[in-house]
Amino acid sequence: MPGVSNLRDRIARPTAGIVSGLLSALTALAVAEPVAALTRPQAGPVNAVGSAAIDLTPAPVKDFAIRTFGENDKTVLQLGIVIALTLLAAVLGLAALRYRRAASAGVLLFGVAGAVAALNRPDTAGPADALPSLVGAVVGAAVLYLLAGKASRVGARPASESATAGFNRRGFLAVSTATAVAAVGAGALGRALNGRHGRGAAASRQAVRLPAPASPAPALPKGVQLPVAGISSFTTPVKDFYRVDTALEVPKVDAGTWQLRIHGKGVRTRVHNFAELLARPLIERDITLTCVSNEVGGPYVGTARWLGVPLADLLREAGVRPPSRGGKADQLVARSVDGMTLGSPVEDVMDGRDAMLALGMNGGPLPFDHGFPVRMLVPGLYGYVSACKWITDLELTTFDAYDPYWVKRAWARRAPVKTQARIDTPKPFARLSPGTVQVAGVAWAQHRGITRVEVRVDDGPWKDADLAPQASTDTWRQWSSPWNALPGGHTITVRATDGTGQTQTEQRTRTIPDGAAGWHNVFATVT
Ligand SMILES: Nc1nc2c(c(=O)[nH]1)N[C@H]1C(S)=C(S)[C@@H](COP(=O)(O)O)O[C@H]1N2
Ligand SMILES: [Mo]
Repeated sequence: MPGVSNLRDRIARPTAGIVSGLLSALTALAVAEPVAALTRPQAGPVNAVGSAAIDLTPAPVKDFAIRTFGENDKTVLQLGIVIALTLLAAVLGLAALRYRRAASAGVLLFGVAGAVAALNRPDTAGPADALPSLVGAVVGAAVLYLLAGKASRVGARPASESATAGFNRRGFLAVSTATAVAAVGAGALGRALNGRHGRGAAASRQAVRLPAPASPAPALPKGVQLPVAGISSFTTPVKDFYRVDTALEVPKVDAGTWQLRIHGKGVRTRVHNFAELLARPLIERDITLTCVSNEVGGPYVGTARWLGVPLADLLREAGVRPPSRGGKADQLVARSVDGMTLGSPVEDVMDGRDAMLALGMNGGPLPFDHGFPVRMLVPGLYGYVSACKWITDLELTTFDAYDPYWVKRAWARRAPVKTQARIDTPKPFARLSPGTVQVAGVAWAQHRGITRVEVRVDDGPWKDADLAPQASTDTWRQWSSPWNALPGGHTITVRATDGTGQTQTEQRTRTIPDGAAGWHNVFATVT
């Protein structure tokens, strides 16, 4: 049936074109993997382009992504990049059937774009960072050129030899299969080399022996954890602790070679290493950390037992004075190994609160996700203005002279944590049986403390909740309130008052520019 076989040939050619394009992209990315592993994992094209995309994303979109996809925001971004690349590759593959040279040059162009992105990362290690994208693109372009040549003959049928079409198809299949196998091999090699990359850092973490603190955390008062099912754990286990950062590839820093430089306005430049910090008198404190992107009722808040070096001491030794004592620098800018910058008020860091360079979290060294080997913490400030992970540099400057990463992107220069109360139980849209229901949750106002929590059902009167003891003003505080649930739909609302006597305002505000405000409420149905 010549008609059918004609149709098959007509579909075969474009299909072969698309396959050529996809294999070209796959090979380019796969070859870039081992090259990146040998130069720098962060310089890989997907990572470089993804990181550039993160930096260029407008603040509202980024905030939306964090709120919507949460800790999966990076997976979603990478998925988006892969989908976009797949479509582009398919189009290039089709184009290559006619314009083989131009389409292959197009692949090179994407390589150049990846290289430019890699070279412009704040943590670029130099010209070598261009290599993964460029080498990948050269191989990808060659693959497209070769495969498109074969693909354009698929379905070609000289009048006399009916066997040629099948022959061309089989030829294309053989070459493309070989290419796919080679690409997968290159990718696997990259993975293997990459695994080796973080090994030194992992070994240095394994080797850390945390000393006993000179100033242990005060014992938690009895009852900080209320015996109510569904309430948060007072101390958040590491595996449940929220993670918010811009790192597509979590930095793996070797504690053995890690250094922290303190420099800037009015200070003697100092460099500290990890062993030196470990040998200093350490403080251990329970501190609640909150993200400015946390919506009312949101999950980006957690409490851990941190072990660290008092930051004010280090700064004083370097000659730093707070502005209130005549110091010229009012902003302390922390920089991480991946180029993130965060700025805290020098006054807050030195006012006697437990600002620290943390080396330990919940009894162990910092997990890589949370900043190993060293991160900063300043109780009372949102994470983006204080809690630098993978820190490597502290610069004394002024708020006038320098805007850190998030401030350049529409967030506030100064951001003390806003007072918030969250209902942990019942869960939103819970279905409950009539009778006594324990409404319970957490409230926080770091460094001011929580003095009162009130609960209201529907438009009823505010009722004082029972408060668990306050561990410190720097931690959240649990609360519970028995409610006699009657059949029907009900809205439960909570509000907190902080140690300065301020009660949360009802007015809901967005997270941008300095944190969400407003009362949390939960709707539940009693049947
Ligand atoms: N290097 C680096 N440090 C960072 C960030 C980051 O993106 N990069 N994010 C900050 C933000 S916005 C918050 S809320 C906290 C979150 O710390 P966690 O991930 O340990 O919970 O880290 C802060 N430190
Ligand atoms: Mo944050």
